[in-house]
Amino acid sequence: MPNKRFVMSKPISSITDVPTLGVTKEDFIGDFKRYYVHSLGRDENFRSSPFYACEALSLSIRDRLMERWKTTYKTYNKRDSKRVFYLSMEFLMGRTLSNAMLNLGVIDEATQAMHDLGIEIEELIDRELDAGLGNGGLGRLAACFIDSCATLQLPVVGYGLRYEYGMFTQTLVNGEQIEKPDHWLRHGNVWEIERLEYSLRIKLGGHTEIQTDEQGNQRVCWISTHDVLAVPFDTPIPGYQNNTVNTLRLWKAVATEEFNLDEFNAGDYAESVASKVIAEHITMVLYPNDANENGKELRLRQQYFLASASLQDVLSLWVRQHGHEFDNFAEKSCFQLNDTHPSIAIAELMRLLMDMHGLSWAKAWGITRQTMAYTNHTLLPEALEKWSVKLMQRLLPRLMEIIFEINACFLSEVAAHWPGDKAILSRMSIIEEGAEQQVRMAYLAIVGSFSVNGVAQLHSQLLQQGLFRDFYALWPHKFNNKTNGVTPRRWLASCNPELAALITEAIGDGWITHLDELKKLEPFAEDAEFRHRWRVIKQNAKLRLIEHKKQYLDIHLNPDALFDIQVKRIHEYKRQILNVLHVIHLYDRIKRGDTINWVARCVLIGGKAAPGYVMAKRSIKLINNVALVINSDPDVDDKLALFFLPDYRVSGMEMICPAADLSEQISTAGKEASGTGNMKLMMNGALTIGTLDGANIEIREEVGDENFFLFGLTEEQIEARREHYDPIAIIDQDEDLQRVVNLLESGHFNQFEPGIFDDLIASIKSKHDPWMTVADFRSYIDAQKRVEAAYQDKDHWTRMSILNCANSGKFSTDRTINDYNRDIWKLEPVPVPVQYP
Ligand code: B1H
Repeated sequence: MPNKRFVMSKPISSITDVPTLGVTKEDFIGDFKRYYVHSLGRDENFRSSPFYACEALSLSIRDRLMERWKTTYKTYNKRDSKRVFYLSMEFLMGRTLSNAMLNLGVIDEATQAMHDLGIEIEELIDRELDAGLGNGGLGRLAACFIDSCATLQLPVVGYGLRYEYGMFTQTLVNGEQIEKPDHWLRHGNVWEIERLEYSLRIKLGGHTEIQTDEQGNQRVCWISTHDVLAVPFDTPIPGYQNNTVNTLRLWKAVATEEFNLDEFNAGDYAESVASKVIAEHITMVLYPNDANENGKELRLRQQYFLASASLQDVLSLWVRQHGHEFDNFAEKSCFQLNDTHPSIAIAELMRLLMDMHGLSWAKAWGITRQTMAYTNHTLLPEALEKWSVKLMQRLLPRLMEIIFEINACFLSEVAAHWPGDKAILSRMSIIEEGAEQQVRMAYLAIVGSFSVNGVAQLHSQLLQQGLFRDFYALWPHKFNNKTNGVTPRRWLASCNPELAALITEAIGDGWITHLDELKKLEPFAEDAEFRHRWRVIKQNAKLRLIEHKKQYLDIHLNPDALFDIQVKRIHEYKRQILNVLHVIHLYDRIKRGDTINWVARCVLIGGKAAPGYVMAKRSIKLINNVALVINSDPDVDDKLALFFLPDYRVSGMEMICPAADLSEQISTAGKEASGTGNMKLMMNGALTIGTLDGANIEIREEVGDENFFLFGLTEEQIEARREHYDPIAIIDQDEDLQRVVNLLESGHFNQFEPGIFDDLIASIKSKHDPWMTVADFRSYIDAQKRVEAAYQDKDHWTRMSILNCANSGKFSTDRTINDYNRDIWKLEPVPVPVQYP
């Protein structure tokens, strides 16, 4: 466990990759100078180039990870530890430098060293570009998971793709989202190490043939393929002050050697170059959708590329260590599939074990079903992946054969369980029949795994009773829940150092690795002096956020105002529009003079819309237009402000969390699988206004109803209402809502852009609005009134804020990972010994 801090060893003054706690400021000064001057070739004016200063510091820190990294790897090999491979199309890592310094325990030394050289370390930290290799919650969860795995000393490897372009940068032009490519690798990446020596060959296209070898054994061969090389790039993942450094291995697609041969043959040189480019397209860009990009061939190539490269890598390490004997493979390995995106791995493992390693179908299937585990992250039908059988036959012919075979075996199991029930066969089949046959990837994932989990209690329950009902009836033992979390290292210790210091002063620093210990803060909620200090820290964070956003915000923001925050992907089910309806209602109240006991409020909304998602993009425009009207109205003064925070990303959230008073978690009940922003904000002392959805339910359970602003219909009520939902009638009966809708319809927020919000307005007024925004309006407004009343009593509010933080212990990914490990992975923690020089 991570309470084993560094063991003191002799300080070493030169560049060193020997682990040592005794690293001093002088060591960093020496290393930094050497990198800056000798490796990077700059002259000794350290302030002249913050970019190279950031590089030099990062390299000095990286040195301290290297030996630990190798030792970790050797320790796992020597002990022949069981390992988990976390397969994910997304790892939303954000920045690395400050996290590495925190986990190594060298923040003070590095800060001092830079200070002595005349550099503010903050300026260097702010230079680093985010590694934005993910869309949102799912990708950031993977990043938090691998931090916790290293901290818990578990042998877990993250496998993903090294996208050349990450999540797009969002800019606003006339209030509308404009996407700019995110070429994050433009200036190199000091944290990654290329490992050409472990490159692998990935097959695509071609066809299959049965061939007979000299012994007369028949084998399926997949031939005439167009191969691509997968080149691994490794990033070190340090645990919190415990010597463990795990690996995140990201694959880059590179054209094969044949390309160069073709080049020699000159004839079709240009076409040859073009085919090289096509091969390398595979890892060019992250799909910027938080729901599935249905049917895109390049996306399927990406998924297979990740699955095949990672599995081949794991199997070749196995063969190096154990030879061609696979009897113990399942005992020693587990693959956790982050949603269905990498689930083609199930068929690929079958292929590799049978076609490349000569195992029988039965043996290979036994191994596959004992090693694969699947996490579902969404119930939204548009996000459930299906691939056309035709496309798979063309791109992955051997895998399609295997999937048909898996389905045939599976359907005979179903038939034996429900004799004579034809309907259930077609309902459960991995192959969906219809005009075009499709492969249902979630079903493949369930059939090929020993564990299926959702990401919050309600979500897991809805999977069992709804989406996967038939599978739950067949295999109840496979299903389980693992409520999400976030890493408290990044999301409290690092992003909110002032609050972290106050907490540590009060209860010690055990909370950093045992977040439940925050509970010890509860008595401090009654301490007036402590509350005062808590409030000052919140206030400072607001001021810092305002200062930081000054470049975008040309109006005055009131730091005494309630900071009301909704940051997440823009999606109809997340109901940013409901938030806007409330803001318009507040504006309407100001305009009609209903302002006694007014609580000043600053509403901040941020998030990216998928480029093709028209309604989401239109919501951004609405937010900006409403903001323009409100913020420039002298009657509003500083009673109310609304801002859209552009280009929301990991590093942005690190600035936002500490400043939040109120956390908006207002999705339609049953639609948000879990949410994780809700946890980050709670941990930083924000109070939640939320529906009974996703992990909100568990947040409320932990903190108590009196410290949570609940509103809205439950999932059951939503589903019961759906049939006779009549938003127009609701609007007619609610004067406040009527006024809000009138303002919208009158064009008050789009005077020179007639009609642009018609579709949005129509959607919330429609009987078929799946998100039932209008149904929750009244209860939302009432909850917001309770928020205001609570905020007016500063002491009471601060007490609640402290209690939210104090009860956020459950939402550490350390807890989540311990749950995965206890129920699914069953790994032994492996302490990594300190190496003495
Ligand atoms: C979540 C996704 C997702 N669920 C498809 N599903 C994607 C689906 O690129 N695609 O095609 C990308 C992402 N993301 C989120 O996962 C849930 O909406 C959140 O509620 C949850 O907290 C998060 C982590 O479990």
